[in-house]
Amino acid sequence: MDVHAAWLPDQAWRAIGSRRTLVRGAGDLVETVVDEVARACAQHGGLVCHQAWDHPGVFDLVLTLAPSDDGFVMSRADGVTAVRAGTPAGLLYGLFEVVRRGEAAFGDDLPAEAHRPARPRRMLDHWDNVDVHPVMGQVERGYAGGSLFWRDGALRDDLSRVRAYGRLLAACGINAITVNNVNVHATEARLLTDRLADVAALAGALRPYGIRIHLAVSFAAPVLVGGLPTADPLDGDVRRWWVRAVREVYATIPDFGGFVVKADSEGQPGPFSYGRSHADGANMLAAALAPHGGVVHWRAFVYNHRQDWRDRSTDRARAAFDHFAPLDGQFHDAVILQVKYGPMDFQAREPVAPVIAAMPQTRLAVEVQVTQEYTGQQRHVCYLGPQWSEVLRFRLTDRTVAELADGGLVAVSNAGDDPFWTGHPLAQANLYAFGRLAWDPAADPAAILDEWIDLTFGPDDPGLRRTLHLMMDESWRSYEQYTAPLGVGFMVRPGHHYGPDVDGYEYTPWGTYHFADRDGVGVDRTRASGTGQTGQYPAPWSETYESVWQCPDELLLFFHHVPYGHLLRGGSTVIQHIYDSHFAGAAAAAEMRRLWREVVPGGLVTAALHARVSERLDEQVRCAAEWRDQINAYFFRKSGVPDERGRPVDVRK
Ligand code: GCV
Repeated sequence: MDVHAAWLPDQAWRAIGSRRTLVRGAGDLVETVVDEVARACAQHGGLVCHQAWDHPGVFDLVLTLAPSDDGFVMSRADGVTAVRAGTPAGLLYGLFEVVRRGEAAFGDDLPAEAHRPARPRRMLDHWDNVDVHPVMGQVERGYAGGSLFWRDGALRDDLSRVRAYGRLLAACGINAITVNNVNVHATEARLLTDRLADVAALAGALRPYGIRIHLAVSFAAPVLVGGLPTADPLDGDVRRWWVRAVREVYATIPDFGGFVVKADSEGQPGPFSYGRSHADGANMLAAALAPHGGVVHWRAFVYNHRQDWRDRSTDRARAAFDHFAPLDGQFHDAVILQVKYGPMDFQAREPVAPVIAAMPQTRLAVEVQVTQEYTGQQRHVCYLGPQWSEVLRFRLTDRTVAELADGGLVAVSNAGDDPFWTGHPLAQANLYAFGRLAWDPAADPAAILDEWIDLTFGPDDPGLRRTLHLMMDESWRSYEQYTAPLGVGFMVRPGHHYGPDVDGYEYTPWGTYHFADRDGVGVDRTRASGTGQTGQYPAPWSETYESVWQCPDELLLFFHHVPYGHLLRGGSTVIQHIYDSHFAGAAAAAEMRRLWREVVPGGLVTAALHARVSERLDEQVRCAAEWRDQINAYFFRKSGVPDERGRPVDVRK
């Protein structure tokens, strides 16, 4: 299969590959650095020397493993670019920084510049199933073909693509990966025991790029695969079973990273079945992993998915805080609580999850969704760098979310066995941006997009760069405009979650409602008259969100139920905003397609890539119009209020 090079085409290596490079240091990842440079030199005519201590003068690039800390220092003087790293992984990241800069790395002098990842673990979760699941398929919420790892119940025979994937991930700074779905089914539960060899093979393929393997495990594994009568975390046999299982894992995979656990969530087993707390459950696993240096990512996505839609006192948005905030201080050091960035479920717009501010004594990772379950399923252009950046920079207390997330950033991957890796070629930018933001949460998403464009398509086409920025910079906001309004969320087709269905979830047990009636719309989460979820936020946000006048427009319907005539801070009424934003969003999608049609295939914009993007844009334009018309018609019919600009809001043909 002809696999797209993504952000590492041969051209991206020209600046290094045409020069003379000295690599100093030893170790497996240093070998990877040497191999990478050698491969580039084979393409572009340069040379690489490994540990030639006595010839420093003749080199253009010197990559040195020297004792210091993580990260690397880059500098340029006297015609030599130097990268000094504290660890072999740092040297690899330094090499990729030189790739990113291309010719610019060999231009003007550069005073020593230190690069250090914000957090040690930058992790991707794959929701890949080993067996094809009858409903969710090979990859749950996967929009890029099959799994890179598994096929029809077995590990893939050829892992060369896994290795290539590891290379791409390392090039954007990712260093940890979970290779199976957090919904752990029967076959997948065995990865921990009799199918451990499969996991070891994947670890072997990814190790040369500094990526450590993690496993999603079933909390009920002692019963499911261990034959014990219980999985009670305080039961001695259960605890010993985990200790033994973990010991076996480390005997097979010495650099194993740890577990990811979805417990008591959407039907997955957990400690509640035994009357135990999530701290009891997580700590049992942490105690087994910690002696080997492993960690457990314990997900905070715990809520009642069987609620009665008539019951207005139950609020799914409250759940993570209600379950976990009281447990702060009770978790083992090797537990990382993994919290979705918002209190609901990866919507295009949500406030940040208040539990992130409520657990100062717990290590906490923030989870985002690179796979575009709710943001166009890789059929729509939706560059999510700006969304994640906004979340990470949000000052929830006197600290930003990035500062509070001392366990780092985690994402659900969007990659699969599709020739373009991500279905939509432009969705590669999301995977790249995630890695870069996990490394540096303060990075500017527009600058990250520039890096991605330069690497993927080459730095010499300003017209293409401009077009891609015009298409992508605002694409998340455009998507928000033509889908559910003002932070209320969902309104997607139940089950597969693609396309509009305003009332699709309204009378279901999932806790995702908008409460539209003839007078108004939105969820009252105030303390004064609603579910009180605003009270989970620290000041000033608890007051800001409580007040219908201070609440930011984009979150108004998340926190308040208001009449259609309610005046937004932006000056228009809610109903008029719904019409305006839906016309604007659908028009923006059409404009993206117009812009892309002007791009002439050639160079790294291959005919196949051009055609794939064109085909997806056709679908995006169609779907955005469908969203516009369903949402506008729905709210016109509910409210009876016409568009003040006289546009057709209840389209008839
Ligand atoms: C893996 C959402 C998705 C589920 C997913 C779940 C989770 O509810 O629709 O497919 O399950 O989130 O994050 O665990």
